[in-house]
Amino acid sequence: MILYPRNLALRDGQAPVVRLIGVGNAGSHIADHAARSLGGLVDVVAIDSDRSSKPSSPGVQCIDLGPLTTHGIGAGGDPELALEAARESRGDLQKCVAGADVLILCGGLGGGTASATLPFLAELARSPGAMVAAVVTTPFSFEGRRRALQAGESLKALEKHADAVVHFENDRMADLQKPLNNVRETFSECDRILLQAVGAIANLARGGAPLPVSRNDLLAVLRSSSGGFVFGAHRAEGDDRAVHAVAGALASPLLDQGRLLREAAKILVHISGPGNLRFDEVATVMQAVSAKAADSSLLHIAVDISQGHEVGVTLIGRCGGQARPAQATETPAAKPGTADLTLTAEPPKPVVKKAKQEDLPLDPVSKGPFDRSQPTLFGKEDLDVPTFVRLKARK
Ligand SMILES: Nc1nc2c(ncn2[C@@H]2O[C@H](COP(=O)(O)OP(=O)(O)OP(=O)(O)O)[C@@H](O)[C@H]2O)c(=O)[nH]1
Ligand SMILES: [Mg+2]
Repeated sequence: MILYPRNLALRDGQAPVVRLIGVGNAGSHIADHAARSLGGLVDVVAIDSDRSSKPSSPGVQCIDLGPLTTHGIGAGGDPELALEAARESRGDLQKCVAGADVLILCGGLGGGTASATLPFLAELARSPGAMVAAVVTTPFSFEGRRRALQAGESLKALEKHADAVVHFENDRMADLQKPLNNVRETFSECDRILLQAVGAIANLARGGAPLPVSRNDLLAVLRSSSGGFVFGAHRAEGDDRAVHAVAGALASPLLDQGRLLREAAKILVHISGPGNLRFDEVATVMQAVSAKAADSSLLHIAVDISQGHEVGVTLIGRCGGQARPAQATETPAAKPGTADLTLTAEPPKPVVKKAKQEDLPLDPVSKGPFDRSQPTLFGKEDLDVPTFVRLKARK
C-alpha cells in the first residue's frame, strides 16, 4: 500500500486546475511552446528575471522575477542572486501557485534563475497542498563543472520539496540526435522531447474521459525515485492509427526500442483519440505494450477522448535500479538511438577527473548552498560571475 502525505482529493465536480510554470530562459521557452500545443487546457505561466526572454505566445502569463534585484537582465548564472530575486517576488510567486491542484514546474537547471526559483516555488506550493511535479534538465557536460554542481544542488532541493521530479540530462538527449544535426536541430529536438513529457504530464494530471488516470497513479509512477524515467509518445491518423501510434511510442529512443519498458515496475499508458476511438484500438495498444513489458509490471491505463483525428499513445514508466550514472562523461559514449537511455532520477554526482583548479589566495565569499562550487578564476576575476555584476561590484 502506498501512503500519500498530501491531500490530493479534488473539490466535488470541479475539473482540476493544472498550471504549468516555466522558469528561466529554458523554462520560458517551454512555457511558450506549451501554451500553443496545450491549447488553453492548462494555465501557463512564465517566470524570468530576464525581460528579454519573454514568451511571444499570448496565452502565457508572464511574471518578472525580482526586478529590483536583477534589473530585468537575468541572474547571470548566479543562484544566490536569483534567490534574492525570488524572495523579492515572494508575493507574486505565492499568488502564482495559489488555486492550482497540480503544478508542473519546468526549467533548465545549472544557471541562476531556474536553479534557485524552482525549489523555492515547490516549497511555497506546499502550504496550498497542490501536487507538485518538476520536469527539469541538467546541463550539457561541456557547460562546465560549476553549472553541474549548481544543477545538482537545485535537484536535491527540488527532490525535497516536490512530489515528483522528472530529470532529463541534456547530454543524454543530445546523444539521441544524429551526430550531423546542426546545433539548432539538436536543441529543438531536446526541446521537443521535453515538451512532449511536460504536455503528457499536464494532460494526465488534467484527467479526462472516459477513463482518467487517478493522480495517485500518476504520482506513483512519477515519484518512485529509485530508477530512471522512461518515456515514449507518438500520434498517428488514418488506417491502423492505433497500431502506428503505439509502434511509434515504443520506438521512442528514450525507451530504447521498448527494451526499457521491460525493466519498468509501473507503466502508465495514456491513449487519446477522437470520438470514434474504438475499443479494439485501445485493446491493440494495450496488447502491444503488454508484449514489451515484464509480466510483473503494473500497467495503469488512461483513455481520453479529445479533438482532432489522431490517436496518441504516451508511455511513462520508471525503471527500478537501472539508473545510469548521472555524469555522461563517466560512461562510454552512447550510440544514437541504441544506448541505455534511461534518464536518471538521481541527482548528478559530479566527478570531473580532469578539472584541476588551483587555490588562489582570495578572500572567501559565502555562496550559501553553492559554497562547494569551484569558481572559474582568471587573475582575481571569477569568470562565472557575469560581467555586469563584476563591474558593479567594483564601483
Ligand atoms: N534543452 C535545452 N536546454 C537549455 C536551453 N537553454 C538553456 N538550457 C539549459 O538550461 C540551463 C539554464 O539555462 P537558462 O535557462 O538560460 O538559465 P536561467 O534559469 O535563465 O538562469 P540565468 O539566466 O542564469 O538567470 C543551461 O545551463 C542549459 O543546460 C534550451 O533551449 N534547450
Ligand atoms: Mg536566464
